[in-house]
Amino acid sequence: MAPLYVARPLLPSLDELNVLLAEVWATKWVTNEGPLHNRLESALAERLGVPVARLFSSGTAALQCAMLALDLKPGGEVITTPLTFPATAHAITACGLKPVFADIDPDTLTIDPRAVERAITRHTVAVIGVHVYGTICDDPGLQALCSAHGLWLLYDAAHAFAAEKAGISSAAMGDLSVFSMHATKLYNTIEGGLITTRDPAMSERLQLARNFGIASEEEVKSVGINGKMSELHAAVGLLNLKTFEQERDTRRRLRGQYDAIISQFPGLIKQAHQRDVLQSEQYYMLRVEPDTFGASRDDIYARLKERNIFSRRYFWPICTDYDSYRGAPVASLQAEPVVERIKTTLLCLPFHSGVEPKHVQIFGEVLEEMAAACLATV
Ligand code: T4K
Repeated sequence: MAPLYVARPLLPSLDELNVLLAEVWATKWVTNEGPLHNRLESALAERLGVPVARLFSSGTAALQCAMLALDLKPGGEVITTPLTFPATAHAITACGLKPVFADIDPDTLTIDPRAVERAITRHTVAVIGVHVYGTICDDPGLQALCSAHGLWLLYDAAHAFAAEKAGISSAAMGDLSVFSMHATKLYNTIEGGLITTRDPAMSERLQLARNFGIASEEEVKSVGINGKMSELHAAVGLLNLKTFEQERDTRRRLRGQYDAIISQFPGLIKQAHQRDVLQSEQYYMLRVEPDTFGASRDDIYARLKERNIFSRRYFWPICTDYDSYRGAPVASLQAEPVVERIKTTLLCLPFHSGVEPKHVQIFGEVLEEMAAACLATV
């Protein structure tokens, strides 16, 4: 069997892409906020229901530009979750700020506002919540806390494209929402990032941050980087905008199939189902309680790999396991942070339209074999 990966890029038809690329070739306007780029910004703002949508070269560049646009003073502390992709913490560091880690909620695995409260000091300037695996953060809780302490609230919404909670778009939460549109994302521009906000005043600042702070030929207004998206990436984005909902529907059905299988095994736990949430369907995350299931997350990972199924242990190691942040405390309500207990139990299964019934069947067989082997040894 051909290898089955955790993610596969949604790609437009080459014929349709060539039509758009012909436009680009004709004008030779290939980057620096070209026509396709601007069309995509308008289309995304409309689709996500926000007045401002700014494109970037990657989710990481967008995270950096978000902090530059807010003019967060170097040395300030930014509180975030240790259960995330390295980009979240590294973007904070790259902006000359200090990442400070706060524990996660045991059910949603998103940052716990009560733990955030414990991490606030007089140096705190912002909080970055991560809608990890598409699970939406406690936005009212974080918003209330940030308002009370005069902190910016940002979201790393890399996993939450076109998600909603109680009818509120993930793009409209906090002061700024930052999306990744990497090839592995439900909606992708191959490489790309996006920042959305309800605040029209942020629009120009975000634009400056991604273009070296250049306001005109005569004026460089603020600190900025090269965080611009090219016309080629925007072309892919325009086309994928027409098809990503179909991909999401397919994944929704796949989620149901995986859920049905794992609910048969004690010790395997589905991702928290959040009421009132329209899930992005970015990842299918499974939690393994080894004492109950009889085998560990790593055992399942290895057994699937033997069958050419490549799941991923996102996000292990967690940020405080990296050399860059090792030993950094995790503010928590518990003596042992929840994230420490949970980090070795999480497994992301292949989750995309390339997953076929035969793959789901193999997954079920592997679990049955493992469960039977455990029973035999009791
Ligand atoms: N914040 C969060 C919470 C994030 O998860 C991410 C990115 C970011 C911020 C930063 O956004 P970006 O700057 O990346 O836009 C992948 C992605 O590269 C990364 O974007 C993503 N999160 C992360 C969760 O996954 P890796 O290191 O796991 O990628 P890789 O190369 O191992 O790819 C995963 C699987 O995808 C492969 O096994 C096969 C498949 N794949 C991958 C690529 C690149 C393909 O089928 N085709 C491809 O072209 O990070």
